[in-house]
Amino acid sequence: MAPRRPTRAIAERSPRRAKGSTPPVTKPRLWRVCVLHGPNLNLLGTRDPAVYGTTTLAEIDAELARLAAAAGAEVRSAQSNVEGELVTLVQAARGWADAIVINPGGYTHTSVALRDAIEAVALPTVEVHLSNIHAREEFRHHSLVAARCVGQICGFGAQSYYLGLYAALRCVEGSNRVRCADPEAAPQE
Ligand code: CA2
Repeated sequence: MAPRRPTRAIAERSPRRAKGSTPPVTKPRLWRVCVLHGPNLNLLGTRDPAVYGTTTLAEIDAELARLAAAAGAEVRSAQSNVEGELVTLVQAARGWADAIVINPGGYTHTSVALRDAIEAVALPTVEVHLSNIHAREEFRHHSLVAARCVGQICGFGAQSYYLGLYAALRCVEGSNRVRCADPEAAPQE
């Protein structure tokens, strides 16, 4: 991702000022992206390198933080093996983040709760996978969360996350933010 200046950072709301007074210095804030990793992804880099690569989750999170800083953004990453905790993390993102990047792991293919949470928070959400789920076993071909996400990036190993961050930032920076955040705008399944 090419380094960018934080020109599109959000200005914090400033109080109304009297006519003729000095304009207040607006305090820009960085775009915030919540990165969520689902079950077993804490094992990355320790087993199954042929499928999931050799990069550890800590290395992915460090690179995401570096790329975000270079792009004038901030990431907070979290991993959970528990479906309900991931739902809670998605809900909590509404109070902090402008966008979500999520690899729901095995819950991709099973979790109505995660799909409902993504729909409920209405934040632009990018689904990422290390492996190409469409080239694997049939049960991995369908993602329950995909229809509530802006899009899906899979098959690029750790790069899927970095591309996902880039996509999330393009989404919040661009004029298509409303479209991204509005599940009604997408065809219903
Ligand atoms: O390709 C992906 O990113 C997946 O989300 C990974 C999930 C899998 O269930 C999805 O179908 C696709 C599995 C994550 C397991 O991660 C491991 C990492 C290292 C060693 C063993 C498992």
